[in-house]
Amino acid sequence: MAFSVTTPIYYVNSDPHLGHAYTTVAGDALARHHRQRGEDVFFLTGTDEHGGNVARAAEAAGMPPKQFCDEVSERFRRLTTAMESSNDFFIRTTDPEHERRVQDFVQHLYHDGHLYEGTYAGLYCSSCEVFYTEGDLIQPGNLCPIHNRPVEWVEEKNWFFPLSKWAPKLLELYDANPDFVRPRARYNEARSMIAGGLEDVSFTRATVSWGIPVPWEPSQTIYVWVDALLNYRTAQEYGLGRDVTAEFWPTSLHLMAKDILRLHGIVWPAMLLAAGYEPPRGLFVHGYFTTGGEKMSKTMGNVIDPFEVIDLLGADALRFYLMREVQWGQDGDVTWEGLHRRYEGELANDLGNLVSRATAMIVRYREGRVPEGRNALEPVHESVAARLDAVDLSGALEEIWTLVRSANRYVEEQQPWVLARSDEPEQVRALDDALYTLADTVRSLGVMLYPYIPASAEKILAAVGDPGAITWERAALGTLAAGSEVRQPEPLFPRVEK
Ligand code: ME8
Repeated sequence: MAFSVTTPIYYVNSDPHLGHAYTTVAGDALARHHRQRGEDVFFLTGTDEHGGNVARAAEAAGMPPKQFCDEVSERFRRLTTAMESSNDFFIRTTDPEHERRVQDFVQHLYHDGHLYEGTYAGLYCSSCEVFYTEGDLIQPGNLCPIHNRPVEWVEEKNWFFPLSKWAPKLLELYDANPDFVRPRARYNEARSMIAGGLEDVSFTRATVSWGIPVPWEPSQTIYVWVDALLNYRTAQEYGLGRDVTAEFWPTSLHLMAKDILRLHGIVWPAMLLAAGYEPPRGLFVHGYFTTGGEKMSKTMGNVIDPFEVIDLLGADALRFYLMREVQWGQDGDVTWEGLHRRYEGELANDLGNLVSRATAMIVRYREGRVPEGRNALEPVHESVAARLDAVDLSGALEEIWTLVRSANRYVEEQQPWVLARSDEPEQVRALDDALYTLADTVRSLGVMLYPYIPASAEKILAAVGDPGAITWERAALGTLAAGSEVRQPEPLFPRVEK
């Protein structure tokens, strides 16, 4: 089985923020989970570097565009590393291998008669790099619905892609794949955009010089969104030093937030259909992080710096918070207070204490060897896998947490420290069962939490003498071997000053 998952490639017009970290962690958790299931995985992220927006940011920074892109892209790459993202490739749209392929793709559309010349006059948001109609905008004042800033009137001669012509094929695609876009509300939104009639898209720009030249008309550049969307294809062609499209195309899952649904759910599959490529298998549209109810974005400036979170609490704390705090698919507020609350309440107390108590008692009462016993708790791995198959990242984590909570309740009910006072065979057996249950449950948690908090999961597995056993079969309860060597780890989530 092969699984390919992507994040959007992020604009380098300013620094990475928590919203970018969100999609990358989500992609990484899915990639790690599918690897656990024994699948071949291609997980892709990267940066989107052309277009007027980036050119303006470079100018404001007083730098040549390429140098500016190198610097900012490097910060995005550093964030993926700092978050322990296991992406197989990090694409940059200024990679010459990408640029050449984008030109080939567009040339191919042109050659096959899929592009026509026309004049575009319309309202353009240069932050979105998207044309809007008046109906899309906030009135009065023609404000961009995303950036809440006035759009500009732009008029130029461009090459157009006849998107409207592809509506019937797109509807077929949607009707044949009821999960093409998830959640359902986003599917309905995209489908009704198509059914309501599509406008053709101008695929070239006469006024933007920071972009890939149109091969047959080099005074124009290729529209940045065409260039950007194609990353999902070109990365599979050159990213690993060999073409892996036979294995990984079409992409299994594109992750993104709702602001770019139209481009991914409509323009992208239409481009692919026109060029004779299979469209992606599916999209998942997650919600927005907000702070104080407002969408968090670099243009808005209201940001929590993910690097700061990692420095203070570690990558796993950031990853956990992002996947836990906001229901996957919904919008939600993220705050430093919320982060500290989850860190202390759930990571340090619920999970950290469980691991610490379980291992300490086995060290104390059974000389650090897991006794023979039966796990008394209800397994959750099947419902976790089902949630993850439905791309419900916070739902799967909540399922895992029900096991964390029941293990903690179990300790309180069994009171192993009381059982340990007696030599009665029945009590000894009860203590063995309790200790086995705890060690084995902690181990299963390590396996299931690995996609979310990989470094801590590895420490947990090492502490119960089962390092490296992260394959999904091992999520089942009762698979820990008696006799495994247990040691009490350093605190997994040490207390920090706020
Ligand atoms: O749109 N909450 O790049 P971008 C949740 N280059 N997720 C957020 C977020 C928030 N407040 N802010 C950003 C672009 N994101 C294009 C994409 S793809 C061919 C080209 C995440 O830098 C979310 O995944 O604006 C969103 O779709 C993406 O970052 C937008 O990043």
